[in-house]
Amino acid sequence: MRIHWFPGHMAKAVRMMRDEAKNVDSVVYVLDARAPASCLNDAFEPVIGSKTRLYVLNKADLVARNEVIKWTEHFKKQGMECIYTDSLSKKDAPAIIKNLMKINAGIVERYKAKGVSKTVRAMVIGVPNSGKSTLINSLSPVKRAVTGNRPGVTRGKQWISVGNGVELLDSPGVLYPDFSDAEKAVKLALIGSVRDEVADVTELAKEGYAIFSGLFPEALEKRYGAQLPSDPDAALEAIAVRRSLILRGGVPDVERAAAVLVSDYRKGFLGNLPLDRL
Ligand SMILES: Nc1nc2c(ncn2[C@@H]2O[C@H](COP(=O)(O)OP(=O)(O)OP(=O)(O)O)[C@@H](O)[C@H]2O)c(=O)[nH]1
Ligand SMILES: [Mg+2]
Repeated sequence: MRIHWFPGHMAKAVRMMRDEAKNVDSVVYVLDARAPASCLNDAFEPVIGSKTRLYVLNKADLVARNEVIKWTEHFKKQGMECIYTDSLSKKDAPAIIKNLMKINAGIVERYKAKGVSKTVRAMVIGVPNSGKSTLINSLSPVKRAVTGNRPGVTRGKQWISVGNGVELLDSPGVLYPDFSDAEKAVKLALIGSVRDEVADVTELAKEGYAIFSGLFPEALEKRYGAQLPSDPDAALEAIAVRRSLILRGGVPDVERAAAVLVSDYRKGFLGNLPLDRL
């Protein structure tokens, strides 16, 4: 499936982030825990440069705990600072602040030696819909950043002071200028990072089905009844029949079955199942 979605606002966002990078100490790189590897975007590299980074596997509540821990350990083994969070609750806020201060300990100490209390400034980046704005709000006593369950909610830049001597810059989600890895594109669309208008839902469901049936066939069986055919077209027809999604003339409504499959995955109705596996 070919996906191309790099609208003007994303190119503009990258330029804004490059400018703002001069004013920040660190980058908080938010990844969706359901597909952490697919959320790593090379387009961010020129923005981050040599800044210190804290990788955050967000939406950890949507993934089986052992899988999130595996990913966190995997990143840490590569020398990356990494934590996992559920930003809908505020319970992980102290861990975010603690780790942000940890990667800035040196600079804070240097200022302290001069008698200056340093405000740590970090830019929060990531693909669309990964939960950047929600994460910022989880750190703030009042909800400051606009959030929403669709990609492309944040458009401009917004500095938010979250207390504890920390200021965070919210930024718009950015995708790849060129989606050369088709499977990555499908996974990002499945986690809601690509606008639905850009990815045809029937195509997405078919490609998603191929991924799901390879990773968790038993979850599909549990959700939709007996074993489904391995062919994605036939599988969508079978889901339509089992859900009584029938068009006039008794034809299975494949398009609605496709929408059901994609929505079931996004809502976690298939289970807490990640798409990227180690
Ligand atoms: N289950 C769960 N949902 C989350 C979490 N963090 C964010 N969300 C939801 O994910 C959706 C997107 O959140 P946003 O904070 O708007 O995402 P964003 O990365 O700022 O998105 P853009 O500004 O569009 O790039 C919202 O519906 C949030 O409620 C989380 O940790 N767990
Ligand atoms: Mg946002």
